[in-house]
Amino acid sequence: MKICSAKVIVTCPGRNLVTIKIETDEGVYGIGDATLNGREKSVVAYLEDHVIPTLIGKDPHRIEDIWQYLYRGAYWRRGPVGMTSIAAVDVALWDIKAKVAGMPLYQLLGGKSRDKVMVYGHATGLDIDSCLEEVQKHVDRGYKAVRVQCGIPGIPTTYGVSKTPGQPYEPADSSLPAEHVWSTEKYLNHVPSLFAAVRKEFGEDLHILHDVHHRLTPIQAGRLGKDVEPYHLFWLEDCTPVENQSSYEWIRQHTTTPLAIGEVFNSLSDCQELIQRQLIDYLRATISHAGGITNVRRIADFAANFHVKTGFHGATDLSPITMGAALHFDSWVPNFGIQEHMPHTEETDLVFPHAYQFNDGFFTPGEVPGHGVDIDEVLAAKYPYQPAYLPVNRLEDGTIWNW
Ligand code: KDG
Ligand code: MG
Repeated sequence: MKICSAKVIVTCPGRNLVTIKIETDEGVYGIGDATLNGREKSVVAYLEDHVIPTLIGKDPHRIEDIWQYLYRGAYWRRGPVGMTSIAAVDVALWDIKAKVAGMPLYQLLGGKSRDKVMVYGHATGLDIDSCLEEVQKHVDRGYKAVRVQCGIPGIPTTYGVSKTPGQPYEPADSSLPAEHVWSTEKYLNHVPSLFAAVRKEFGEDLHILHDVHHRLTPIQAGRLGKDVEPYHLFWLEDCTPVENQSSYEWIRQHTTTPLAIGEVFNSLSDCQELIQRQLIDYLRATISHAGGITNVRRIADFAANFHVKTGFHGATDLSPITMGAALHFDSWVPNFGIQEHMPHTEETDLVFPHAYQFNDGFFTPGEVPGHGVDIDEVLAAKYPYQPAYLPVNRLEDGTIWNW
């Protein structure tokens, strides 16, 4: 079997999504997600100019060899653009291999370790009361775990809070980055009362998660973790940026609140110290940005030795292909923790028909051969690329801060 062609498809059925489609001389094809939010065209160029020409004529079954060829062969290692490109190819090749085997992808990874995959949804509100209403809607739909984010008095916008109540949070809506204003002090003074209210209203059984989105220093994160201990969070996500992995030692020393980090990670070296020194509890690295199934499997296996579980990123800037591949992976991976779920737009679901299904707070990946997600190219072409950027953040005095 040989790869005879490969192409990149860009579509915007609500937001920009990039897909690679790899075709073989035997008619079987595979697809992979190559979306990097706000930098979509860089990955398109990387794939079209530097990757696709090298794939033609290769045996698609040699997934590991192709992975090594693209990783080592580029000389320039790691980084989001390169690793997203490698991931897209890798997922498409696993799709082909599983289709040829006539098996759902999880079977090739080692079979199911669980019957269903617990996901968390997003509840967001301009204030605590409207966030509680959204939590109730999630509980009614069966979710066992909900991420809660609410507006902070005195700051016009904050991470995770949608402009329209009841709608998913979607910040990438501008042809140039919007500028947001941030106050760590106001956030730290207000946010613990959100968790207190959720516990009071919904009791102890609901899993509560929260995303700080990289905005604190280690000592501030220690304070927050300590303040929210009485509310038993499932996790506190991305409290600080983590270029300096040992900074998490400070946070760990101050709190028993479980810590999740890593949706921006691309490789094991981004998180090796965090894992090895048991400084975190959940790893957010995801298939589409961390080098595909081949690489994330290596990271997850390493993490298992240090009691670190997976909690893959699953926002809507990851296409249904990543969701499908992740659900196969989650069904297999022994050290599974939880999977993020943010519903895609109806249009996106139609462009990417899929076998995965939601039922009462859990997903199953489906039983069709491959990763179970396809692309309707005719429909995809009806939604052309729209320039869109994530916002940038400034402190109240104008200093650039982490968004
Ligand atoms: O593109 C960036 C988003 O995927 C990110 O802001 C979402 O933090 C996020 C999350 O936890 O889903
Ligand atoms: Mg996050």
